[in-house]
Order: sequence, then structure tokens, then C-alpha cells
Amino acid sequence: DQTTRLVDYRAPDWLVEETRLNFDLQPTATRVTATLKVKRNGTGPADFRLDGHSMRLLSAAIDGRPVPAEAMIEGEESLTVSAAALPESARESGFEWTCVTEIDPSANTALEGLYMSSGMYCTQCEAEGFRKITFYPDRPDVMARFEVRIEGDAPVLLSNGNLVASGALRDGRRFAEWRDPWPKPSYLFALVAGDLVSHDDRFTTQSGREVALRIWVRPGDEDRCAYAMDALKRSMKWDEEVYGREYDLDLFQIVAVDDFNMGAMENKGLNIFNSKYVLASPETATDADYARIEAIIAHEYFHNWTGDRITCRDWFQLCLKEGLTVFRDQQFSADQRSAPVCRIADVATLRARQFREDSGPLAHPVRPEAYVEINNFYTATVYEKGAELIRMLRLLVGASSYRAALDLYFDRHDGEACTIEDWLRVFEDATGRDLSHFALWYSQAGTPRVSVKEDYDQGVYTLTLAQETKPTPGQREKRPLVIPCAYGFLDADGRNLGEDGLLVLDKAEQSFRFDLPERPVASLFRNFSAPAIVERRISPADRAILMGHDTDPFNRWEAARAFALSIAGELADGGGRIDPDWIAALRTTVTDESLDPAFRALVLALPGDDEIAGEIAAKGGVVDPDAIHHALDQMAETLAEATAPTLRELRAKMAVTGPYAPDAESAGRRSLANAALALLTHVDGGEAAEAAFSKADNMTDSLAALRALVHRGAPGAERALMDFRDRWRSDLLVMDKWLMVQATSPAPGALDRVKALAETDFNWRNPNRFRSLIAAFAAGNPVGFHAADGAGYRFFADWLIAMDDANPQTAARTAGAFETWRRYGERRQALIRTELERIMAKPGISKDMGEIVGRILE
Ligand code: HT7
Ligand code: ZN
Repeated sequence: DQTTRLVDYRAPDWLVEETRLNFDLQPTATRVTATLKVKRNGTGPADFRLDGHSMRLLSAAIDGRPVPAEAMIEGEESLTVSAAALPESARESGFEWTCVTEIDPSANTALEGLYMSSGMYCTQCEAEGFRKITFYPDRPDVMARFEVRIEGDAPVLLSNGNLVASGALRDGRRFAEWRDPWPKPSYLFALVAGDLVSHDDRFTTQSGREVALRIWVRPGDEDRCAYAMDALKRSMKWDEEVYGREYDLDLFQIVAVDDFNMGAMENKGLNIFNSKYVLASPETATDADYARIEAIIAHEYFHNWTGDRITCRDWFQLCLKEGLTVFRDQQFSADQRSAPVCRIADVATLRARQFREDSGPLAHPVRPEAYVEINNFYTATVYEKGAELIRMLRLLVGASSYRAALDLYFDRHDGEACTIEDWLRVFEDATGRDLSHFALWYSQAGTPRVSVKEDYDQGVYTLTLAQETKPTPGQREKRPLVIPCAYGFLDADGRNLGEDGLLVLDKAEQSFRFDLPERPVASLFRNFSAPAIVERRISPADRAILMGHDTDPFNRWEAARAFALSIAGELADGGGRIDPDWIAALRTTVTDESLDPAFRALVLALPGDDEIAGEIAAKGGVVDPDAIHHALDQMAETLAEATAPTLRELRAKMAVTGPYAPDAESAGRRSLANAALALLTHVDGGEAAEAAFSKADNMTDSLAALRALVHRGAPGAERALMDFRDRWRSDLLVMDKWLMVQATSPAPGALDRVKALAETDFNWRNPNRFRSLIAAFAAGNPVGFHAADGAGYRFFADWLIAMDDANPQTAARTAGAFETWRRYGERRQALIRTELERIMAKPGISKDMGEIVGRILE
């Protein structure tokens, strides 16, 4: 059994106090000498077991004496010196372990451990990559001080902490020595070596310490780092002001890397980033890219306290650092930009990714209890739902108690590897509350459904809330959760009625009574106060009141979304009609100049195909991707026909003058103008989009126009695609956008186009390229991917099989596109099953892929 279980957790037998690493860098044969000062944790004899694989062990010694081969047991992924083979003196107190290993970074296409990207060396050790560098107790509850010496040809040699020495060696080689004073687990170790240049700045902390800031990029990219640097300084200041957290080294470095499995990595003092989330210029990055860069820079920086200084005891506790750090980056973005707009965007992502996960075969608790491959649990549930749990805690205890609890958390647990129990105990101790029932959110998978019943009789309004969570894989029985519901009441004219407040639903069903002078229009779950699905019958008139007057912007948007969703659902089902009240209500909102343009753009956006599919599936219907797409097309077309002059006017009003700036206000104006443009393309044959494309002076407008043309199959689409390619062919990050626009196009012929693109000059081993074309097609092109003959499924499965050999982590993550397969009709299910079984039968399938596809098929 390859499964690791939370219940089997045992404290480590041996701890490491100091880790000295010596790297002799060579592309195909890098030598690593590791010297560990280890000490016994506990009493009595214990084997000395180290994790490790994919490398050659050249020698091992204990206290300077070679360990004979027969004293070491080499497992598939471990090396053990039995307790009996340890020298007497070492058994009780500890010893110095030295081993020399050899690895081949140039052959490492999995991008885990030490690998090469565009000629530079770099590492990715979370979660279990360090064990591909040297034999080590590679678990987060073993924290050591690291000293690193690197020797290599590259001009820049980096590791965690502070630089203590550097210089030239013979044969043009160089060395650098780094010391990180903060004990850390091996997953936070990092090394980078290459021909890099830095964009430098400084930050003075609140206590007056000077910190040197350095962003390292390839020569030529240095003029694209300014925004990331600015976001970093704002993050450092924000963490001091809002959480009282100061940076703790003299140097903070970021390196941009082209080949990277995820967004970025919070290695202590040396964050490594996917270059996509560092590099930005107005010509090459969209407003969304800038917002994402800001959020990820903040996220990784915030990990310095929530992740690095206080880490996880084991990987089941991943949400301890990730949920909290996502919540912190969401708070940061909300403070830097428009809070309601950020909240709406975060909830839209949660629904699109996490609700989908929670309702399918990959559902798991925020704190999972078993895994085969931990890389498969860096999920929307752990991250985004994990963040929602923190948000609920904050709402329940109040902002000042939340801050007090966090102060206590940092005080009590600094330098430790903790659990969710530690986290909740801090809140209990700081607030005197019993959180044992709330803790269920961490262990129970699935999204609760809350049904709403309302009654008004003789001055008394009764609200009855009932909750239910459907069974999820391996968890049939569900218990009621603690669900906070922030509420307010409106009268028939949309004015406030009575007091706002917070209800707490913690039973299967509960009624709440309010004395109110008239029947209220209740605004429930304001600001999305719990990650739940709310089922409520509401009249179109009440919905219009909420949409037009709710003081909670989230619920104004929610009312608009619910209206659009119900129309789309009915149309997709072959019935219904496009209610003119929907169009009238939209027109009123999007032309309301008292409202933020970014908010109006969100209201104007139609629901996504997958969102409608999720609604249909939840009601037990069979999903037909073509019918959904047709319904959305009809809605867009009718809306555009009815409002074309308004849309044109909006575009004119939203025009941004002056040089491009990525600030939230200008970005909001562009997003409204571009939402209008996408709609107009439904009625003008692409005329406005063509004009916009040729006059665009920034990537946001250029890409929006290109997408509008391509996705409508407008006559100007081909020309625009060629122009775009000719201009940007040497900029791979921009070309990713070009690939993605084509991969996600619902216009006919997308699969053939994607196939052709995959055959020409396509570096599929690079995760950004693979995601932009192959993953984007499967996850973002429901019409093409679900083509009735199964060609989309076949194409995708072929690529998953190829990628699984090169990079299991990225392949398995991408395979999640199949997770909703049971939503579709029998024919499509049969076609998908054939592909899933073909993948499962692949000789040498990875643990990563085997686990994901196995769970999808179950
Ligand atoms: N903590 C990091 C998670 C991570 C990762 C990053 C890059 C490549 C592979 C990775 N595996 C896990 C990212 C974060 O949450 O900040
Ligand atoms: Zn993180």
C-alpha cells in the first residue's frame, strides 16, 4: 500500500540541528556533499532512516568513519542505517552524518529537486524534492540551520539566507557560501545558479533595519521587474501594519525561472517564481497579469511568517500555511484594490474550481487524511476553501480577536512545525470560545447546501435555514457544520430595514425570528460569509431590489448572477426565454455611474459554461456542453442587440487616456470597456474589435480584442492572429496568451488548430506552454473538448500520457480536467472512460497520475 495516513504520524526518531551542503555543479553530474549534525529525538535504539531517490550514493560516513555497505539498507526511496549498526556513542546522543551523492540536473524534466531551466540551475523542494538532492529526513518537522557552499561556472550562485563569502576558483569557476540563521525544513531549501542580472532596491523595516531586495532575471528582462518590486515593498509594509510581522534577514531575493510547475515557491529568503508571475510591462502584461503578480508576490512573501517561521508538522497540515497565506494575500489585494471586486473574483474562482472539486471524485477535506502523492493535494480545497475557513473564523470571533489570536499564534509557535489543532487552540485560548464544532470544516469534505425558507406574518419575519452536505468519496455520513450567515434587510424601496447582523447556523435546521414592520427583502450570506451553496426561491422583483439597492456589493452581484444563471439553465434545457427584466436590470446597473467600473464589468459578464454545467449536474440533470454554449450565445446576442448603443457609449466613456498604468481604477475602466466589446462582437461582425485591436497600446486591450475576434470566429480573426504572432513570436510569455486564445476558442475547428499548434515549434515540456495549449483546451474549451466523437478526449489523453513520462506533477494536475466526467451523457462517459482506462494501463504510470486517474475512475 503506497498510502500515507495522518493517523500513522509519528514524531521523527532523529532530528537534524545543522545541515552543511556542498554543491559541485555540473549539468550532468553534480556532486552534493551533505554533512548533518543529528541527534536522537526520544530514547532507546532507533534506526537512522533517510529519504532519497533518483541519485547515486557515492559514499557515507558517520563521525568521519565510512559506513560499510552492509550496514546500510537501500530501499526504493530510502537509505537506512539500522540502530544496531550505529556506533555505540552515536546511538544515544547523536553523530555527524556525511554522504556524497551524484545527480543529473540536465535530465530532470520533472522539475522537482535540482534541475535546469534555460541554462540555469534551480531547485524546487516542496513537498518532497529535497530527497532527490541528497539523503535526508525530508519531512517538515525536522528543522535545521543550513550552510551552503556552491561551486560552479555560473556568475551568480544563490541560496537561502545571507551571503558570507564568494569568489573565484581555478578554471573560471566560482564559489559562494550562504548561511541561513533560521532553522528550516528541507522543503524550504533553495539553490539557483546561472547567468542572471538583478533589479535591486531596499526596504527599511518598522524597527529600522535595512533589507536589500533583489529580483534576479535573465539579462534583457531587468526592465520588467519594477512592478514586482513595488508589490514586494507594499507587501512588506502591509504585513508590518496589519499583522505586525517584520522581515527577518538582511536580504530578500526573488528569482524568475522559465520552467516551473506552479506559480512560485516561498523558499526562505530566496523565493523562486515562475517568470510569468514576475515579469511585466504594459506592452506584454495584461491588467489581470499585474493583479496576479501582485497577489503572488504578496503570497510568497507572507509565507515568511506563515509557512517558514511557523511551518507544518506534516503534509496533512498543508492548509495551515496555505489556507492562511491565501487568506492573507486576499486581504492584501482587497486593501490595495477594490475590496468588493476582489471578493467577487475570489468567490468566482472558488466556485469554479473548489466547488467543482468538492462535488466530484477528487473531493477531499481541507485537511486530507490520506494521500499517495502529496503533490496531488495542492488543491483548490486546501488553498481556497482553506482560506474561507480562516475568513469564517475571523467573522465569528471579530477582527480584533482575530488579530489577538494571530499575535498569540506567532508568539507561541515561532520556530515550530504545527498542526491545525495548534491553530484552533490559539483561537480558543485568545477568545475563550469552544471551536470543537467549527473544527469539522477541516475534516468533512463537500460543500454544504443551505436551503432558505421565509415567512412573514403580523410583524414577524421567520427565516428557516436547513443544511445538508452530500456524501463524498470515502465519507458517506455528514454532520451539520457551523455556518455563519451575515444578513441585512431591505424594504420594498430598497432602503435598509432593521439591523444588519450575523446568524450562526450549527444544526441541521434552525429558525430565526425578527420583528420587522414590513415584509423584508432579506440579503443573506453577505460578502459570501460561508463557502456554501444557497438554495433559495426568490421572486424576480425581490431579486431586482437586491441587484439595485443592496448595501452589500457582493450580494448585488450575486443577484445579477443568479438571474443570469437561471435563464441560462432554462435555455440550455430547451425551455425558458430571455427575460427582458434581466436586460433592463443589467442596463441599469452597468450604466450606474456611482458604481465602480470594475464591479459593473463583473455584473455584465455572463456565467461560464462550467458554472452552468455544475448547476445542471447538481440538480441531477445531464450536461450537454453544446446546449449550454448555445444558451450563452443566445443570451449574449440578445443582450448585445438590445443594448448595442449603451455598450458603445460605455466604451467611449471608459476610454482611458494617457500612458498605461496598471492601477485598479484604470484596469476597471478597461475591463468594463472590454466586456462591452466582447458583447458587441456578437452583433457587429467584429468591427469594433478589429478597430480596438489595431489601436491598442497595451496588452490588456490588445488581447481582449484578439479574443473577441477569435472566439466569435469573426472575419478579422486570422489577420489579427497573424499580426499578433509576428509581433510577439520571440516573447514566449506573450505567445502563451496567443496559444491560449486559440485553445479556448469555441469557434469551429479548435481541435484541429490546437493539434497543428502542438506540432509546430511547441516546447511541450515547459509547463507554461503545456498549460497554455493542452490544459487550456481541456479545461477552457468545453465545446471542443467534449466534441461528440471523442476526438478531444483522445487528443488530451495522448498528451497526458506523454507528459506523465516527463513531468508527473504537471501531468496529474492537468488530468483533473476529467474530474467532471460523470456529468455528461452515457456516450460521452463511455468515451472518457476509454481514455481514462488507457491512461491507467500505461506502463510505468507515475504515482501522481495513478492516484488522480484512479480516484476519478472510482
Ligand atoms: N508552497 C508552494 C507550493 C508548491 C510548489 C511550488 C512550485 C512548484 C512546485 C510546488 N509544489 C508545491 C507554492 C505556494 O503555495 O506558495
Ligand atoms: Zn502558498
